[in-house]
Amino acid sequence: MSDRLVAFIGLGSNLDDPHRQLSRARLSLASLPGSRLRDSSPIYRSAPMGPRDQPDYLNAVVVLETVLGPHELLRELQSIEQQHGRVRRRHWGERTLDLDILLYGSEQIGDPVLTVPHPGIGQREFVLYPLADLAPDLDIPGLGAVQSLRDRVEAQGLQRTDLVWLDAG
Ligand code: J1A
Repeated sequence: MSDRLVAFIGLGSNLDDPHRQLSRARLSLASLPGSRLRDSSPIYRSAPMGPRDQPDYLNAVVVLETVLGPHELLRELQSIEQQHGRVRRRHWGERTLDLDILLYGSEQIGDPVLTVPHPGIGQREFVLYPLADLAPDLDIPGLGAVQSLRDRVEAQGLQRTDLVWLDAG
């Protein structure tokens, strides 16, 4: 298992029972080929980044150990989004499920379909707080330690919830 890599995946939803959307997505991620779920952050509630006339989001981060390459992993995430009835109504608008590759090992990737580390990872409180819960000392290539990045953003509109991950869909 020495060629397994650790990938951090961001989850977000603000439509159609976001708690259930995130929980189902986590189970799907856990059963990806060549992959193992290593850890899951608490679930956060966050104010929308885009238009304000949409529901709050639930956001979380999970850690996968995987032998999938980054582009294979991206395709698997997109397939999970589709299976879960992805709806996007407008740009920056409400959505049933978003899955983002935040980090893939310590790789830096910039091609037409994939940017890793994820753009925005260093500014978004709904990414940095759950990421810091899981891996405060983690170094983000090009940016620095997660904890110091988190300490620089305000938790405005962000709340940690007591929601538990559901284990049945
Ligand atoms: C495209 N991509 O992005 S959707 C895809 N790098 O087709 C990929 N690292 O080819 C490309 N991971 O949660 C490039 N996709 C990628 N995302 C990478 C995945 N407010 C990558 N509070 C377009 N919380 C893709 N979310 C990228 N307001 C964008 C979905 C997946 C996230 C919208 C709060 C939120 C949004 C707006 C929010 C939130 C889109 N999030």
